[in-house]
Amino acid sequence: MTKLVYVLNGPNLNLLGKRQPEIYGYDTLKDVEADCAKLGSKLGIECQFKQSNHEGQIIDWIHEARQEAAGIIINPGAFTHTSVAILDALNAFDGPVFEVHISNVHKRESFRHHSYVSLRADGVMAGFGVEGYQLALRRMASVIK
Ligand code: CA2
Repeated sequence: MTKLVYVLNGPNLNLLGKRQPEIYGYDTLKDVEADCAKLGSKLGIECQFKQSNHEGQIIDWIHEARQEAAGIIINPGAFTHTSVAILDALNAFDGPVFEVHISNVHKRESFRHHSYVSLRADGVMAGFGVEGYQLALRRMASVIK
């Protein structure tokens, strides 16, 4: 049976592939969504792929996932480093949570080294480029089966 996984993306990730390719690469968020859909169909996972620049919207999707989704993959963007509210919402979700960062946040400015979301995440991918989403999805498939 196909399982639903929410793939949530935070602020500015709509600009992926359009600015700063030296950090984030050339793939757009649409490309990442298409890759997740393709791999998901092989793994028996339907990806509900979403992006918002608004913290409250991301929290509402996490709440929605409580009823709808078997797991959450999240790249919270800069909210990673600031949002206790997203951490609280994730703490109210029972399934597996994987955190993805396209860049290696630990190689960057010190303010990116701390993640509130990592206090809840079951696993973290950082620095694998957009392939991190695929790796997280493969891990998700193993743990929700
Ligand atoms: O490496 C990641 O995936 C990040 O979550 C990306 C966030 C950053 O604040 C985190 O520290 C690490 C920034 C997303 C902005 O994405 C852009 C993509 C292309 C052009 C401009 C911004």
